[in-house]
Amino acid sequence: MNTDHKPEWSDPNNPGSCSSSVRKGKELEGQAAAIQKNIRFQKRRSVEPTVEELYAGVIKGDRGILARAITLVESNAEQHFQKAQQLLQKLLHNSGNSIRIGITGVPGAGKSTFIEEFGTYLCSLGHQVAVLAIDPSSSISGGSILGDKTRMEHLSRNPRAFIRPSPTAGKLGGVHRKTKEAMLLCEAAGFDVILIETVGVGQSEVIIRDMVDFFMLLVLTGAGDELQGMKKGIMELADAILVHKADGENKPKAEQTRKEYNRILHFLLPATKGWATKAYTCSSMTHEGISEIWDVIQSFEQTGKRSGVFENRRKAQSREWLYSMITDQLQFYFYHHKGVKHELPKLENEVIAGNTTVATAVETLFQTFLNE
Ligand SMILES: Nc1nc2c(ncn2[C@@H]2O[C@H](COP(=O)(O)OP(=O)(O)O)[C@@H](O)[C@H]2O)c(=O)[nH]1
Ligand SMILES: [Mg+2]
Repeated sequence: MNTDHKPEWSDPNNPGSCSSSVRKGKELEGQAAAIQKNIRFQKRRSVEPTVEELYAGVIKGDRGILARAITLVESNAEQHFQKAQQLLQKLLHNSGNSIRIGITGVPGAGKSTFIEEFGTYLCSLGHQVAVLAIDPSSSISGGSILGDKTRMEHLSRNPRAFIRPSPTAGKLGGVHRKTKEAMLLCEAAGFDVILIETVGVGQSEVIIRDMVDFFMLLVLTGAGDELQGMKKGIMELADAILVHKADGENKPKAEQTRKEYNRILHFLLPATKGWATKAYTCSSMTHEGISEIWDVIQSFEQTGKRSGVFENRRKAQSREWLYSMITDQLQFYFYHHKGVKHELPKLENEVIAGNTTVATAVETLFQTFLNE
């Protein structure tokens, strides 16, 4: 069947110049084919900024450069690790001038919404606010339970704010190191309030407590029995407990819950020496209680700076940091050691089969590691 109908305006003297059906393309010959061969999609090589360029940009508070510097510290490539460390070394004296605030709570407690409102409020006071996230799920399942950066739409458009979603784990230390280093970069770029969001599951709140000055727990009303048991561990890490969503019909209940928390807090060890952790109510919807939280944090900072507790905690955190980095590095070098990589699967099988004791296997591996 001939379906090759030509439109009226086609050139009758050159019928091959127009087609209304799919035809085999003309072969290119000689030079034309050679040119075609050379026109491949060339990957544009983006020029990586030097350490000096990154340094200058971060110090100036250039958002684009700051984002690239954070990408560098988050990279899992070894050459990036070296470069990132050179940058951090240069910036070390420019960091530290901020109040570091950790915010935790179960999914749905309203952490992101709170950060959006609280951050916007702080920007209106003239502060520069950086928001970072630690998402424990990203290192465990590869998924994300924070995943709602979009909720901070308002804050992310604020020229005084900088929002960075969660890094993913990898070698050379995981999410912990990356978040801490991102924090230092933000400080060097002039951000004086750092807000770190994490979901209150498992280890993440302990990790966050180790890198912030002030740690707060967002809770909801109607805690009842569960309030007694499950949160005690986390409650002992907190410098403030916020009964969130205290608005509408929920308001009287929130007030009741606040009192209950205060009763329990009374029997717990304080998270920070010389500071009595208390419960407060607040709503990100009506903004009630938001400015009061900032007053509490400022009072915490002043009290701690006067007594030296603030400085001492930061020093202790640096010390902790050193040892956790050593542990990370040791692990990295051990598991990437050629001999260990070779021996380990064999020994693992022997241990599982019950032919070698764990202690003997470890001893053998360490001998391999230390002798090469
Ligand atoms: N009534 C009320 N709802 C809120 C408040 N803050 C957050 N929410 C709602 O709670 C839900 C969870 O909020 P989100 O910030 O994503 O919680 P996250 O998982 O802790 O980060 C959302 O549907 C919010 O709209 C508040 O102050 N009052
Ligand atoms: Mg969230």
